[in-house]
Amino acid sequence: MDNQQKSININWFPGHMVKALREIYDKQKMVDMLIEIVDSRAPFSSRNPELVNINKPRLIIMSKKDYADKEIVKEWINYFSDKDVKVICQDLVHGFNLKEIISSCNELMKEKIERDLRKGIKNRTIRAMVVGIPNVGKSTFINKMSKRKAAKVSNMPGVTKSQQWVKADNLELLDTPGVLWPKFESQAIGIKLALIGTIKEEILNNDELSILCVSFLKEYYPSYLLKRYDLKNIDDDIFTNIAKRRNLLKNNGEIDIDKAKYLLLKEFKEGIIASVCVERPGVEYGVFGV
Ligand SMILES: Nc1nc2c(ncn2[C@@H]2O[C@H](COP(=O)(O)OP(=O)(O)OP(=O)(O)O)[C@@H](O)[C@H]2O)c(=O)[nH]1
Ligand SMILES: [Mg+2]
Repeated sequence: MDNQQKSININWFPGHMVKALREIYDKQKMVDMLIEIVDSRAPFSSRNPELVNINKPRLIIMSKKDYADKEIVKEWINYFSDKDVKVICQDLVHGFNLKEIISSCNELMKEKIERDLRKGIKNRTIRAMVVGIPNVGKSTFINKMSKRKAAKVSNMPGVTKSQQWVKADNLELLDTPGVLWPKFESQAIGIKLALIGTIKEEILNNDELSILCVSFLKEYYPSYLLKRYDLKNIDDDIFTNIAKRRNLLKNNGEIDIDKAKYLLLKEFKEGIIASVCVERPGVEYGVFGV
């Protein structure tokens, strides 16, 4: 597909996700609880409504805390807590806190553990299914929990292809492939998910997405944008300036704007430009449309 044909109305729900979603539904009877991983930069849009529907005790882990805006993260934690949802927020790579996870799971399963004890069953294993959209850190979490490289991890969405059980303390955890859903409720959801790296790059339109990314940064985090690319003025042609600063050239020596767009999106996705949230409780970010 060439760039012209691509649309900003993003949707990615290939056959392997349909299958993976079916397998998640099938396994729900076998597990005691869910661990749903969401991205701290978009804790609302990165919740898959198909998974929200599953009726099981649930711990929400907001991952990539290190990529997110600290003040807004606090607001999201309050948002979930006000809804009586158990939520914790971690940097799964550099600040993993195993104890916090285990105690949160035990607390969620408290009634069941006490019921078992009354029946004389001690130290029963808690089975938890780890679910979420692509690239939020499910396999990273599984590896940290089991203290080994049990699952393949990569910064591309759609890496885990099949389910896998691992053991960690009194928990048995099931890693599952990342799943999206058939149609995003709004264009804004698709854009936010694309910006945080949960949508396969090949189906995205870098032109439109990079322009939206700049508009967002200009409005909410202008100083980071100026600082990262050593720009003097926010109103200048940002992509030309990024290409100049980074010496991004075509084979014929001309400035390569496409490379600048790609670089901006990559650095945004990987939290390099700044720690940001692309959504905030109760606030509509008009820059992404509706
Ligand atoms: N900085 C940072 N990186 C993280 C964190 N959690 C995950 N990552 C990175 O995010 C990328 C995706 O992690 P995975 O564990 O493969 O994600 P996944 O949810 O299993 O992805 P799929 O299997 O594709 O659905 C990897 O590059 C991880 O190193 C985090 O809390 N902080
Ligand atoms: Mg995975």
